[in-house]
Amino acid sequence: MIVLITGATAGFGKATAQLFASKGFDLIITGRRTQRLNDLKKEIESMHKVNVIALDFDIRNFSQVERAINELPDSFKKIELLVNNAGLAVGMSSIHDGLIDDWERMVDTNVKGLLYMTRIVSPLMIQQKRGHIINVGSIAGKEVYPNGNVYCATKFAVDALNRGMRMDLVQHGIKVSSINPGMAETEFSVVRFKGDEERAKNVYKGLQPLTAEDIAETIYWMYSRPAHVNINELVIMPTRQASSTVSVRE
Ligand code: NDP
Ligand code: 8X3
Repeated sequence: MIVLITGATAGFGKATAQLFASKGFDLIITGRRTQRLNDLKKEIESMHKVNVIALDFDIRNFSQVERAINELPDSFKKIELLVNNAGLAVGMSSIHDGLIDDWERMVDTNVKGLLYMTRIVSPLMIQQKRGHIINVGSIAGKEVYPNGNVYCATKFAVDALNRGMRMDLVQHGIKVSSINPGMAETEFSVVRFKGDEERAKNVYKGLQPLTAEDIAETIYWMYSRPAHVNINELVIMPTRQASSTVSVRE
């Protein structure tokens, strides 16, 4: 059975790839950082009896997405699970002084990239009359917070697409789910703050954030429910976080 995970070079995607490999699934892993993808493929194939195809492309570019998936060997087109995970926040500015380039990167990756993947992979699932798409949303797609403006808007869009996809694909036997995490320590904040490691660390100071492994385990649990059960959406937070704006720190 084939599992396709976007954004597998770091964070949630990498941990999810490792977990599904340990359960015996063949994988398609994607991202832009070729070396990391190849290292992960090598690591997984040396530890588990599974096959991994690593595809390096920019999810913002529809032709690259289309070519990468169309060129897969036929056996790897039988995709059982698509984890639409690749995404990012860039910057954290008030709406009146946000950078247009930051906004475009977020909209193009989190919304358009997720759409491109879904547009190419869902017809393959329709042919099989089965499949599961798990969209990685965020607490930012459930509540807006100050200076979250555009990132939140992209994750609200993921929330809407998650619902819309489910309506369109239910007739084809395809499950559609979303996982919406709160604070999780990955490379997310380093990317958001453009390499400022100190500022990124402060985001999690004084509380125990979620880990990438927590998210991977939850994605596996969502996927592994019986055939007649679908988890439509799930919100997962650190115990000490109650909402986007309320958390308790030591
Ligand atoms: P990381 O920064 O650790 O990983 C992000 C992944 O997305 C990387 O593998 C990166 O690969 C990939 N990616 C980013 N842009 C592109 C692109 N243009 N084309 C292809 N791949 C891309 O972050 P997380 O693991 O934390 O984030 C994963 C998802 O979870 C995101 O959608 C994020 O919004 C969401 N999320 C994160 C939370 C958190 O607190 N960490 C909480 C809630 C949701 P590469 O750079 O190699 O292309
Ligand atoms: C990431 C979680 O709260 O930084 O989606 O937006 S948050």
